[in-house]
Amino acid sequence: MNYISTEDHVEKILFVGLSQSGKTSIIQVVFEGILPESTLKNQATGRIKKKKIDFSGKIISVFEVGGQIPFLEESFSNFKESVYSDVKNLIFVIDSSQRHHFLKALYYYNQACSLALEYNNNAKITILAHKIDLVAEEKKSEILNEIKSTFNVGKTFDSVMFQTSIYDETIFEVISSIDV
Ligand SMILES: Nc1nc2c(ncn2[C@@H]2O[C@H](COP(=O)(O)OP(=O)(O)OP(=O)(O)O)[C@@H](O)[C@H]2O)c(=O)[nH]1
Ligand SMILES: [Mg+2]
Repeated sequence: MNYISTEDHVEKILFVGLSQSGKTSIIQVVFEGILPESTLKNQATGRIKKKKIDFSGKIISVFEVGGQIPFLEESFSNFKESVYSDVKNLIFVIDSSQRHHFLKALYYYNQACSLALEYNNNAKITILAHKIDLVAEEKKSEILNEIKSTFNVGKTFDSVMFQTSIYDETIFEVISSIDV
């Protein structure tokens, strides 16, 4: 008899991005019902955090790679397989208000996407132009275009991009639209 445990069917969503980009906050607000204001004092995530979450009745596995550089680096070496194998959705989070960090983020984005696709060539890649609430209205389209061109959205990898904030409905809309 072939017995497959439910564990084998749990789908994996992986959050990657520089430190302070907002990964833990997104997980807390969308999956754990925490108020946006309560994320203000979040501490940096150490190494890799994983959680099983009941998302509208479906159990999913949510991984976050701490965005401080040593944690990103070790995710590509020591923890490569446990982090990047079997990813259904890779969510790369960018702090839209920190344009001087875009190129640095790109370096890690390229590695994370390459690895996730190496293990699963059907992995879906979503870029969040996050914290968009911090960008002045008249600067928004310029910043979004800059992210789009820097990350070569839809070209280098088959990625899609959305603008999001934990302070409005955008983050819920985007995460709900992702096929988790
Ligand atoms: N204005 C604004 N602030 C946000 C938003 N999302 C997150 N933050 C804030 O950004 C800060 C850092 O958030 P975290 O979620 O801890 O960032 P992180 O990406 O998990 O950082 P590491 O764990 O170090 O990788 C917190 O103070 C949050 O309140 C957003 O959409 N808008
Ligand atoms: Mg974190």
